[in-house]
Amino acid sequence: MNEITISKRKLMLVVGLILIFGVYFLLQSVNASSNTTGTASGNVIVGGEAQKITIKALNTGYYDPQTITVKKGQPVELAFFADKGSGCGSVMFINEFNVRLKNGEKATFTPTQAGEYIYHCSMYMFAGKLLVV
Ligand SMILES: [Cu+2]
Repeated sequence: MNEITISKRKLMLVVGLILIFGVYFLLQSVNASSNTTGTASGNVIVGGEAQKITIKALNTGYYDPQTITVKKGQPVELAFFADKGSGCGSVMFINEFNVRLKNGEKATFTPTQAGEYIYHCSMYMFAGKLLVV
C-alpha cells in the first residue's frame, strides 16, 4: 500500500463522515420544523377555539371580574372596557403576555404555562388574577 492509496482512503472516510452528519442534521431540522405546526413544547396542545373573556375597569377602583380562570394551551381572546372615571385603571396590562389595552381594545394570546398572572393598571392599584390551569 503506497502513500497515495492511504490518503485516498482517508479522504473517502472524511467524505463519508460528512455525508452521514449531513443527512443526520437534515433529518433533525425536518423533525424540528414539523414539530412547530400544531403542537407546542411538552404535552400542551395549542389550538382550538378561543376562550373569550372580558375585563372591565370600574369607576369604583376595581377590575371586574377580580379573578378569571382559563385553560392553558388554548387561545384567550380578551376584551377590555373602562368606565368613565376609572382613571389610571383605564389602561390595563398583563406583563407576561405583552398585553396593554385601552377602552374597547382586544388582545389574543395563548398561555402555555399554568400559573397565576396579574392584570393591573400601570401602578398596580387596580389588579386582578388570571389563573391558568
Ligand atoms: Cu393605577
